[in-house]
Amino acid sequence: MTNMIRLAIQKSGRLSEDSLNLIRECGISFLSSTYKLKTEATNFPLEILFLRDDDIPGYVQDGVADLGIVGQNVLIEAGLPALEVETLGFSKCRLSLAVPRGAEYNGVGDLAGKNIATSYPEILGRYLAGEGVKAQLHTISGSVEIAPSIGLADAICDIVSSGSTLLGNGLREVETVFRSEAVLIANQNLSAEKQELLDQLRFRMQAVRRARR
Ligand code: PRT
Ligand code: ZN
Repeated sequence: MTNMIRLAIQKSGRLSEDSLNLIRECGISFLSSTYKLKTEATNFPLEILFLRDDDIPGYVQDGVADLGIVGQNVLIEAGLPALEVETLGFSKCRLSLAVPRGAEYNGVGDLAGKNIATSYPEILGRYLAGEGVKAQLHTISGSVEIAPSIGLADAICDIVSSGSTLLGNGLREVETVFRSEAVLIANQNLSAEKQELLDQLRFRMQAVRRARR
């Protein structure tokens, strides 16, 4: 089926449910199964792929998927900001710097020469360069917030929403580096047919957002 558009969403994680709900609220029906890797809509020429969120920007860039839903944090970290076509208003969070609760902190300049653990070296590196601060970044893929307590880092930069994870690990949020929400992304060389389907989807998504307000 060539006249079908492929949308990649997160298989299981914080974006999954809201992504599926958004598609349903757009009036699109599909059979969902948690075990499947893809599914087809029954009343719109749409195929849904279920992937790890980190893989989605690259697959959309390469055209393996035409569209995707990811957090801006993942999109920017992948170096593909130009793929964004629509903000979606859910999965809002921030990427923040945090230091141990008792540590002295008077401003971002205090991080000069310090070890900072993060899963977002691109975004953090750019932020620190913009602030004129040179620090050592240590890229770790998970459990970033325990790094200071095990002596691995002086500070961390990680995703925060309620702040309770930082609190529970004895950390204090000191700077907001980046604000993020879920976005719709699209391949930049869609065929005219697929571009038309994307336009229809965006129109419906915008209507859903207006109705939610
Ligand atoms: O398996 P896969 O690779 O697909 O998923 P993942 O584990 O990489 O991502 P996932 O499901 O955790 O998050 C997907 C996206 O949700 C992120 O890329 C963000 O855009 C968004 N998001 C929104 C969040 C949060 N809120 C969030 N709170 N992502 C992560 N967190 C984590 C954060 O890393 C920290 O460990 O939750 C903890 C902090 O939460 P609070 O409420 O205690 O501050
Ligand atoms: Zn991920």
